[in-house]
Amino acid sequence: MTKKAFIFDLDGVIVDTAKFHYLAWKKLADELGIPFTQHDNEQLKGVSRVRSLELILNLGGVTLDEVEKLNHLKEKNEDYLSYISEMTHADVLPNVPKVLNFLKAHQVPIALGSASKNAKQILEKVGLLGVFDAIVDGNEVSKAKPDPEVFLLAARKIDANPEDCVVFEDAIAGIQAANQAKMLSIGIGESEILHEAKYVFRDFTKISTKFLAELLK
Ligand code: B16
Ligand code: MG
Repeated sequence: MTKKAFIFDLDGVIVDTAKFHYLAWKKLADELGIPFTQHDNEQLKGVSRVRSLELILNLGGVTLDEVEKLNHLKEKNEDYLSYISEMTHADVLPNVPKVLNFLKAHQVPIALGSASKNAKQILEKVGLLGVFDAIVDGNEVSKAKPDPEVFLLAARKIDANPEDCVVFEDAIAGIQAANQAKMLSIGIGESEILHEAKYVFRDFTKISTKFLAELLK
């Protein structure tokens, strides 16, 4: 039997921080007079902070110099962190602890593969920092999803072949990154949006232990 390993995205998979990113970006967009909807926010999922700002500026046809961009990025992150500071274990998405416990009980290596530079802080807040065998976040990668760098580095850290890795992702860019890494991609969200994934589940309550056990074979 090959040794399987599992890699989890953070935002939108383990916790629902997309709503906090949206509120913080929306405040900035309003300040800049740029219309920004929840629908627009879909394009920012899994995308780096800097790239997210570029996408919002493009939406409004607004150009800023580098200093202004850095100031806005700092302000957005401070707003975002004020929401994060209120998070507790209750913010972990339903059934995620059950899935993590199942994998732990079967001695399956698990890693985090997130674009967020705040990943460790979020995991700490929700009490999951010690659960992962390896953490790869936005501080360690130079190429953003859909580049497979984040997942390939995570696989290397847990000593797994990419072909033996299963990735849980909520973003289109993340599914593409997992597919490019030749990993088995599982979308968490809507199948119309995540149609490039091998499997898609609405959330972790729809994933049975029987299904997980099949993946371990
Ligand atoms: P930060 P993930 C991503 O996290 C988010 O989905 C994306 O919306 C965000 O812009 C990115 O992290 C960077 O986050 O500003 O905290 O560094 O989904 O890859 O876990
Ligand atoms: Mg995500």
